[in-house]
Amino acid sequence: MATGQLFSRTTQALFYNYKQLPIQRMLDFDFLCGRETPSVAGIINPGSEGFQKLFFGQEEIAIPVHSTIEAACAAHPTADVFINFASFRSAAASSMAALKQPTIRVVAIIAEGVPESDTKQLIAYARSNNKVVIGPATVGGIQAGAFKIGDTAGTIDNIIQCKLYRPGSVGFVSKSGGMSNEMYNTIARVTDGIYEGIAIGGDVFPGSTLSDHILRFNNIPQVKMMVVLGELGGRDEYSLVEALKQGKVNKPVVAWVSGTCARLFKSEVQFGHAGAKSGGEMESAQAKNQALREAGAVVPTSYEAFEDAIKETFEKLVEEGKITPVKEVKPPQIPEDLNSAIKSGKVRAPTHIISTISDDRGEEPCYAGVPMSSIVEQGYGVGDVISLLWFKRSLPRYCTHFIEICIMLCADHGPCVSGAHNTIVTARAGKDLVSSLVSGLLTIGPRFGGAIDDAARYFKDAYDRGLTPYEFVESMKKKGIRVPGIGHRIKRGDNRDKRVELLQRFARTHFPSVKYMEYAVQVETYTLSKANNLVLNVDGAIGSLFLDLLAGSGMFTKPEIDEIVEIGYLNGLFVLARSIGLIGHTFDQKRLKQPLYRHPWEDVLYTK
Ligand code: Q5B
Repeated sequence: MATGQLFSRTTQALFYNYKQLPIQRMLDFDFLCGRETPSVAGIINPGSEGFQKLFFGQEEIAIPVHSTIEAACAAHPTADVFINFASFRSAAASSMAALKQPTIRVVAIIAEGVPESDTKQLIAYARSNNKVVIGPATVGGIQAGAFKIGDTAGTIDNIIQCKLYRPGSVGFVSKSGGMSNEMYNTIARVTDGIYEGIAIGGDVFPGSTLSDHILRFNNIPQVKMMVVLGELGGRDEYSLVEALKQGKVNKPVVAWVSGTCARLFKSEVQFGHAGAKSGGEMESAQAKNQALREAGAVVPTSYEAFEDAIKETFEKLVEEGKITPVKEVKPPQIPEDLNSAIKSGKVRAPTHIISTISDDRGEEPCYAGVPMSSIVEQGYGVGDVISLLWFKRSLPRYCTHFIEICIMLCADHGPCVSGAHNTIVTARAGKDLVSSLVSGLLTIGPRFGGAIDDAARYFKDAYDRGLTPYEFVESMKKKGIRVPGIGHRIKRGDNRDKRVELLQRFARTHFPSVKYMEYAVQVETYTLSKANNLVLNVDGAIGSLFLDLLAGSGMFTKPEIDEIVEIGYLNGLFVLARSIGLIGHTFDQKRLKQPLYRHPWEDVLYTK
């Protein structure tokens, strides 16, 4: 791979697996370097397509997302770097797929733990096709002022401190990604900075080796000296020793192989990387340091002396006129993310939503402050949950029991009522559950099931104003308004609605007062004297009884009761209850495999 540059200021990459942070870090680096185009051309997120919004400086940009490597390469033929953030399980297959794309030249594999046999195949394929693999088990690499792979060099603050936003004169290669961050710092302190830095990764078989990169740096005119940080284990450093001995490297190399402390241990030591274990003597840090020294590299006596060795080598090159240290430039300021600025207390931002009934930010969701575990362990029922989420308080058991009875009684009323009919027709038209459900729910209104709130409003107003049932009903008639909660299509004075009777019986037994309900019964007595179908219906029974619940439970203030009636909470009971039945009707139709419904002609009066 010994030809020179891998990257430039116009290099673009395809990023495999959507990882917001490393991509954003690449784009922030681009902005810092004054790049005109973002270094990430596209994202490959298997199975999904579209765009991801990210920041390029102050502006938001939409980066295309592709579901396959092939599609991404076809869409971005000039993107020649493939940054692979796949897990160790799928890194090899996706890397091979990328290497096989004619447009891809460099593949960086971040995952640790890629099977060695897979890596060997990748290496063989890359070498025979003149492509470069960086990694596996790497943080990647960076060309200062030009292009950066993923998380290389860490935070923006670190990148600025290490002056990586503009090119220096040093080519750096290490095995360790973590130590490369440390070395970027060291090199920035004692030289004019990095030109390019690569972490080859800590596996036994790296896709590209220390000497591969040193030989490449040797061909890059801007690189005036090289720094190498190897580690014990493996024989990679010896290929560099060979290259030095054969005179293939004509720029100064300052090198250190870490792991000299391994000798202090009695048995074989395995350090953090798969490849970093003290094998035979040849693989020891001492032996490799000695071999590099003998081959002509500048090798200090300890890691602590590494910095001085780099400094001296750099200063010598400056003295010899081989390096003219680069002029400092001031990088632009990267706008801080709102979230981190808020976190650090620098800015405050208004919220867009206010919510008071539930909170899912803690260890467990809370309904009106009651944690989910209490709801389950203390035997709360649906009525209690409704109390918490609708009324923001725990109501006495008779109230929550009443709510549950309302839900059970109103859950269904056969297939012929408006809601069920609509749901059945919709389900038979082949629509899904939600469509079938909402088409039924949409019929709930002033005539069908949605008269509970109005019943409560009118009964409350009439009772509180002291109107007699006669005055109330006749005043409604004058206004041309049907009394909500009165009247039914099939129920009659001599065929009362059983549900109404059950609700009344429960309330008479458990409620402290049923004054509104008794008023509604008096209204019914009067309307029944007009027509036999003008019974107190289920909406009227619930509306009047809920007024009794609100007023008699002692849990609500007068203004709170007025607000509940005014806002109209109570139709919610019918909506919630009837959803159960409508869902049942949907399943029933689907189970019965009912065909498309068509209303019979005979049942329509065609007239002009
Ligand atoms: N008249 C419910 O009417 C219905 C009158 C009235 C004074 C009234 C009607 C009405 C108020 C709304 C209401 C909830 C449309 C009903 C429910 C759930 C359900 C459904 C199910 C389930 C029925 C005949 C004559 C006319 C009218 C007069 C009628 N209602 N006068 N106050 N309230 N009620 N809805 O039978 O002189 O001949 O012109 O709107 O509470 O939805 O099971 O089916 O669980 O699913 O069609 O129970 O009462 O009677 O409209 O032909 O009127 O009575 O002015 O007088 P009908 P109409 P006139 S429970």
